[in-house]
Amino acid sequence: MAAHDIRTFIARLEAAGQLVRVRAEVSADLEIAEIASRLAARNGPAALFENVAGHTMPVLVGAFASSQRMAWALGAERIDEIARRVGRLAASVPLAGGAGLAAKVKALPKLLELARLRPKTIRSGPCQEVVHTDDADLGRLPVLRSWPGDGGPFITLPQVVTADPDGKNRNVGMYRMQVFGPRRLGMHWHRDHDGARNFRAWAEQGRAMPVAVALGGDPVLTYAATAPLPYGMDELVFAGFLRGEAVRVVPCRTVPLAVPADAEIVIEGTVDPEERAREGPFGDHTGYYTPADEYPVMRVTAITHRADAVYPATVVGRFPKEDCYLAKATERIFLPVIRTVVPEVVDINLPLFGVFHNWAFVSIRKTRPGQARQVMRAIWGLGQLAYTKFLVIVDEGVNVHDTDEVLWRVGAEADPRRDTCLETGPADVLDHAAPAPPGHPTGTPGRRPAGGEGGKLGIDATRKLPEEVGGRPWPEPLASDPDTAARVTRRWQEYGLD
Ligand SMILES: Cc1cc2nc3c(=O)[nH]c(=O)nc-3n(C[C@H](O)[C@H](O)[C@H](O)COP(=O)(O)O)c2cc1C
Ligand SMILES: [Mn+2]
Repeated sequence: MAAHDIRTFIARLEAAGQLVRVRAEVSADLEIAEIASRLAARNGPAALFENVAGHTMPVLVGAFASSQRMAWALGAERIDEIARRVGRLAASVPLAGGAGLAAKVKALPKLLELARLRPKTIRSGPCQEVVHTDDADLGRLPVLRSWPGDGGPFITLPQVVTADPDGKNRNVGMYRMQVFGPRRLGMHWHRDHDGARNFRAWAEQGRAMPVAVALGGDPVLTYAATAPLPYGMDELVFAGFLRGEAVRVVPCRTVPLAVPADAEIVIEGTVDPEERAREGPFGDHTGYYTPADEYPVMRVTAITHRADAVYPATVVGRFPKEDCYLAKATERIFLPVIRTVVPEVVDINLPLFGVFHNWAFVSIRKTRPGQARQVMRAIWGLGQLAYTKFLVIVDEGVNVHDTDEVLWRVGAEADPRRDTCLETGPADVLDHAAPAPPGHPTGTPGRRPAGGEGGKLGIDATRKLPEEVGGRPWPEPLASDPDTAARVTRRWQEYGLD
């Protein structure tokens, strides 16, 4: 069963002993973040801070910070259930170009199901119980500052709603927003993300882009804002698919956009095509500060909220943090989608220490020479996986979620000269080790590389086929004699070892 809004989710977490109400007075400046970090480090519960100094709104952190809570947020008991549903959808929707008529006809029921799950517009909703326009003031929200070197407070769990100038290509993305003043926010969308793309389309016409930012609502919406969907695929339709029911939206009060009706808080405004401000520094999910840089600015035209709104937030930093669970959900949910394009892929692990762009471990069903390199190039060609810096390919049967096992295979199966390949590709914008392009302003000391080109290392740690090593036989890893293993299991009690 899907939760309909953040408060039904809070109730569910509380009933399961997975949420603690903190009644002691706490500060939104560093203190809540320190507590959230400690809770995340010990796999603790979500926390609802009911007494935030200088504020009336409570602050919710850690709602997604466990695999169980993440699954519940998506209306399932286990993420695998969602992954299977998305897998069936991906398999039934014909890939562009090559798909024949039969495949298209087969896909029809799924496509009709998706059409039924398009957002439904209703006239009013709880997110507009209180409306501030001329008196809108971001200072009324208990926005957290997480790390001592942060440039200010940041909204960290926003669903940023935009559309292109024709009102098409609606997009909901999660991009952190620095609070610059009572009615000004920083828009930290990466150049390659869909919000930035819509913004460029408005800027080309010299027009300010309307933006609406929703906080809270069905937790599925928060996840959907982080999901790596291709441009043009509406995150609200995807959210409808995940929850099995259309998302209800209401028209905004001051901008021509619609927002989830059940949100806790909505910030409306516009982003000028020219205006930029210094955004950051920000203690990021890489475990380092991202240095300050110039980003567009949102001018707030309205803030609406529920009468008793809860402010949801997350704290990022060195792993493990709450965002790891959102990202792991994506790793599981999008594996079947990857398989529709690269069918030999068996499993994938983006290990937490790799902060999702630095490392990927991929296991494959290998049947032909050169296949590991082929898979590397496919992975580097797949959406945000293009940023992967270190990519390890192992055989099916190797547990990619066990780092020791993967590194054992790298050591044993790979020759550093024959089985590695160095490539160049897009670097993640947060990768401070990536070279800055010569002559680029980010080549200046203290400025970040801003996602230029970066190196990629692929390691083929698969067992080598005879064709790959001049006919030489390749050894199998050790395995027990199956009959003996079965006998020992059967007789285990007899040995008196436990
Ligand atoms: C907690 C959290 C914070 C994030 N912050 C940003 C951010 O500041 N800027 C950004 O471009 N992406 C950020 N992301 C990643 C995007 O939300 C993600 O890549 C998403 O797929 C982008 O959606 P889009 O493709 O519709 O633009 C963040 C993700 C999470 C989970
Ligand atoms: Mn998108």
